[in-house]
Amino acid sequence: MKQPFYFTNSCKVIAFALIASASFLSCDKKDEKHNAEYYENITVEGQKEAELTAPPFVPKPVGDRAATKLVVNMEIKEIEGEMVDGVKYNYWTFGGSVPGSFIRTRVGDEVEFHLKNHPDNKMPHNIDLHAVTGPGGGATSSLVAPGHEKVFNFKTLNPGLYVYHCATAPVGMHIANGMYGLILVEPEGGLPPVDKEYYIMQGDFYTKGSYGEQGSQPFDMNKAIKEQPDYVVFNGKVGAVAGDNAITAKVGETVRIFIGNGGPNLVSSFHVIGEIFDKVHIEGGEKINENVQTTLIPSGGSAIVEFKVDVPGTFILVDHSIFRAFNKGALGMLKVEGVENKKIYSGTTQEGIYLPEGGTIQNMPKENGAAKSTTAKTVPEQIKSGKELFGRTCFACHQPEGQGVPNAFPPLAKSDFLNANPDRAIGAVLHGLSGEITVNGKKFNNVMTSQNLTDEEVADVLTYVYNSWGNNKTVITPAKVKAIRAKPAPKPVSAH
Ligand code: HEC
Ligand SMILES: [Cu+2]
Repeated sequence: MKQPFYFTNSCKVIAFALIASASFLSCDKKDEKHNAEYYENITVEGQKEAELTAPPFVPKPVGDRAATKLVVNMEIKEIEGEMVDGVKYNYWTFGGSVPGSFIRTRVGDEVEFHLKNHPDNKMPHNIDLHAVTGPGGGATSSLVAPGHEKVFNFKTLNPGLYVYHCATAPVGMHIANGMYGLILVEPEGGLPPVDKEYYIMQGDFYTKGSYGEQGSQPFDMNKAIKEQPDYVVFNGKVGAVAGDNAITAKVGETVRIFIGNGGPNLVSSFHVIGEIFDKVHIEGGEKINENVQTTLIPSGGSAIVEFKVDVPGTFILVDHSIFRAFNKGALGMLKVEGVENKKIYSGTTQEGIYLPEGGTIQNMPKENGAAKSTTAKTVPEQIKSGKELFGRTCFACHQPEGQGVPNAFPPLAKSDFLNANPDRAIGAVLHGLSGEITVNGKKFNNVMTSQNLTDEEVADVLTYVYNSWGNNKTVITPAKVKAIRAKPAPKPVSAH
């Protein structure tokens, strides 16, 4: 029963074929288990389109199919969803769900990844798959603007359960908005079959209002930096895996949960109240631990947990950092039907008990995020730190040379809009910008989110922009930014 999961059928066949020639021992662990180099050189047979599923479901197991060329068509969608009753949130998703579509491959597959950014989206995105051996896990080859598609190929070399996520600046914000999911690389011959398989990912969310505050709630960068989430949830929202949405099984069945943690900040102490994990693939890798109560899922990590359900009832899935479960949403349910087994458990079973206590969460005192300005920088110093900041925050949209992206992000290079009015440019970085604008004769009607920078950072980055790519060399001081910050935010700019 303690069968290593890389034990393959083909190995058994070889073992039987060779048993007469006393080579049985050649089928020991070392020979069964191939290394990354073996899979790098394995030839793929045929081509198929990958089945993608939304949580809590997973695609069909790979079974004993040969390595193949697997085409993944992943569409990024920015959609409004509900965090909890009456609370709207703007999610950024891989495939329309949080977590994103589950991708199921086997080791040695050659994956052709098509990343499509829906034309209605506002942001550029990319993808970093932890299953990829290569720069940025694919991120460097996949930055894609709205209405565009990027294609890249990779070979799966290591079996395991891997997180994927968006890695576009500001990375934390893209992940916090729901841009993560799981990709499974099954061993040769597949994982041992079980009765039920499910897909769950934990994530922490940061909103302007505190837990349950009604209406549309924007992302709160300051809370995210302080790692103080309002919501900690399974599958993107409170109750996504509870009540009518609970996962199910029958007494006697074996359940396997592919569990991941998108973060962006918290680690998860994953626990099922009233169950013991018979097996845990620790951190989603090859080592199997047995008889585990609570398993730690790092941010950007995973585990595969398996257990046989012996008695009926409702089993509660939690992050055992328990305030998160009862006050922030990290609570799911597994409903098990079947006959009771008084020998194992003699009590009454309870169904559907779920009392969110969200209203009781305490508010942390809000602090003023503006950092104190140190001694004044010279203009070259401002340009230097501004350049560095541009490379972290602005370039993802406005592009490395400020050239912009047609129909999506206006150019900052030789921008007449920028050069005409520095106060307006400061306002755009401080408060964000939306509505139709015309830059160098081309119309743009998109959204730039507010950038959450200090006065000094805004001054530096704009001074860099004004002193680059043929702009008019305006110098912006922190004092100037402070003065603009003190004024009320302007209404959306209209056509001019
Ligand atoms: C997420 C994408 C995004 C990021 C990141 C971003 N911008 Fe923008 N920016 C936009 C969009 C979109 C517009 C046009 C908004 C509209 O259509 O009203 C814009 C407009 C502007 C404008 C005015 C138009 C022009 O071309 O002169 C300036 C100036 C500007 N951004 C500066 C910055 C700076 C500086 C940063 C980094 C601190 C930055 N932006 C980061 C998307 C972005
Ligand atoms: Cu993204």
